[in-house]
Amino acid sequence: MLVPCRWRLRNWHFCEDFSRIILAAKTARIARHFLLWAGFSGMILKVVGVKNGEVSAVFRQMAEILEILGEDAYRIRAYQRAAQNIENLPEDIAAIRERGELTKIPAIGKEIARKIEEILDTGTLQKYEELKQKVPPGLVELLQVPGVGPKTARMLYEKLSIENLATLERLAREGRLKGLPGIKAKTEENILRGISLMRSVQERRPLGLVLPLVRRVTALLQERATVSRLSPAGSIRRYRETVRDVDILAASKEPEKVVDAFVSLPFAAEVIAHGPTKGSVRTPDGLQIDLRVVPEESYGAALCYFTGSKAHNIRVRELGVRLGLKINEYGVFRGEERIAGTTEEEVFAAVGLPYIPPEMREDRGEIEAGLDGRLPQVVALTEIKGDFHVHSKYSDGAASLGEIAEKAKRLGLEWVAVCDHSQSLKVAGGLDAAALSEKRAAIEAFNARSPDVKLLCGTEVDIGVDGRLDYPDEVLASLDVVVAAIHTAFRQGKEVQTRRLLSAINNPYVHAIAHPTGRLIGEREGYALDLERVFEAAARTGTFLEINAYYKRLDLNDLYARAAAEKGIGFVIGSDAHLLDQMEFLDLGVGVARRGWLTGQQVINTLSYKELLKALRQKRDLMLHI
Ligand code: DGT
Ligand code: CA
Repeated sequence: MLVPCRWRLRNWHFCEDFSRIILAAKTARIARHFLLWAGFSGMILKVVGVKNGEVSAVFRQMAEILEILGEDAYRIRAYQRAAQNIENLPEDIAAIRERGELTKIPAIGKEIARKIEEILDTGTLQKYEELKQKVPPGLVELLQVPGVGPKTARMLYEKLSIENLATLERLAREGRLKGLPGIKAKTEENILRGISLMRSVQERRPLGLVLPLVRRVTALLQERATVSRLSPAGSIRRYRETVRDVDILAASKEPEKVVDAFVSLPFAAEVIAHGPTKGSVRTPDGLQIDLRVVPEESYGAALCYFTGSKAHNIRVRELGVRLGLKINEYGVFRGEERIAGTTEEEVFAAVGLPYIPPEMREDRGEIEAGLDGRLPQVVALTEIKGDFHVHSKYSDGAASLGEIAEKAKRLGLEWVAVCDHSQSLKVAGGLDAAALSEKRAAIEAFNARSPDVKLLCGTEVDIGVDGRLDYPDEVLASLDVVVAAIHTAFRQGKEVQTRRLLSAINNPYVHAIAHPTGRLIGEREGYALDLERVFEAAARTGTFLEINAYYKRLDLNDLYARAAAEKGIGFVIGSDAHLLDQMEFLDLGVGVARRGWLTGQQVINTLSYKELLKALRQKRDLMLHI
């Protein structure tokens, strides 16, 4: 498991990458985003091939329409499961189809496979088009409100022509639903609560903004209550890139006292629930934190249960059922007898599984891999020896070389690649050739007197619209580390963007592509890219791909990283820090790597300084036949 408490995050709210600053300076509209950020409206970006999103959306909508039409629940569930599994695919569904392996995807039988082919070939599905004609488009939206089932949705539409959420909300507020069939006094209130719940459920915040708070809460609880065990659970512990709320689990002999201490923490602006073993509070900015306290002997089972994911838990429970075991948050039971539950290891062992790290618990094949003894040993934070991407005062970073090295030492790192922007990025203080030589001399002098932490002279070289790099080859060749990235002209078409990356990848001096897709969580989708071609070229040339650990980037994300790793690509993790404390984001990058099933061997940051220097020569030696 990651050791989340090792590093503390401070000043995170002041952090911005340079593109953010440029944007913010440009318009007041964007400045509003800064304010809105605390409330992060949670548009989770498509993380897999565009096609996967399109295909799964068709199945999801078909399930919803069938529900309104009151069709067979079995069929509805089949479409829902198909949609979910397609969304979770770590590779493009078109590629799977080409290999003739659609029916290998869980929940995809021959019939659904045929439908997928039709969508891939024609962009839609005849059956879906026919179904759509049967209901007004806005009606599907009503179904998403907790407490509004297909019957009510249809009735609301027929009686009051309500076909979207906004109208439903307005009419419920105005008390105009009263008197309709099945609408009781409390129903309007419930519908309004359902709508607001639905909106709050949709709200997801970036993990990097929530973790510091979680660490403070757990530290304070440990101080103020007697707990023998304490851990974050839920999506936080799984290192999902965004989280809806915070789940915390404790073991104690005095559960009531722990809950009392919890609901009186300074973060608890509102107490939502206060029971003998459970507490639930909301922070001033609306984040919900739930605490459960269990006896020590149930701690492992409860930690498994509350860590989730739900899909993973269901699979583990199914394995239990086959062995005649009942698994819940209290333990693993054979009949009345509890046979396991104190530790997570025990719970997994009871169903024949090895310990599965929390980040892998997404039902993305970890159960099968565990049963077959194929579970990879994913990279751990303690293995990380360096940061591959930090900005210094030489460009738009805030720290000097000495400060960066000092911070690295405190984080237990051996080396840092100082990768400042290249010359044409004037707005980000890009370095010209003269400034670069000055920096190189300063780094050499620093290294000569630094026995522990070594710095590498690097650049984050800009890739032009035509694919040309912002420094000539002889300058690139003289640098220890070259990461290349797109910082301008985000809206070019897929072919142009793909070629830009390919041209950087094909340069023998480029070690890695930084933030390869360019997405910003909740703010900007990645540029249009043919990732398959990018992956193919990176694998062929031995170019690394970055997992940019800045909390808004996390780019490549977990699914892409896993897909790239399967092609034999290696990774660098870079914090992309512009402020010293942002180097602590490296932790988030490791979380992404673990969620992407990467081992220490696949991540260059696990190398010592000496090994790293050797590894950095490989691509150019290979490409230049040295
Ligand atoms: P989030 O909050 O949306 O970021 O994601 P999670 O995974 O933290 O979800 P949450 O907070 O609803 O639930 C926390 C964990 O509790 C979840 O990961 C698994 C477990 N859990 C919740 N509901 C169920 C359930 O109905 N069945 C099972 N097996 N587990 C559940
Ligand atoms: Ca949660």
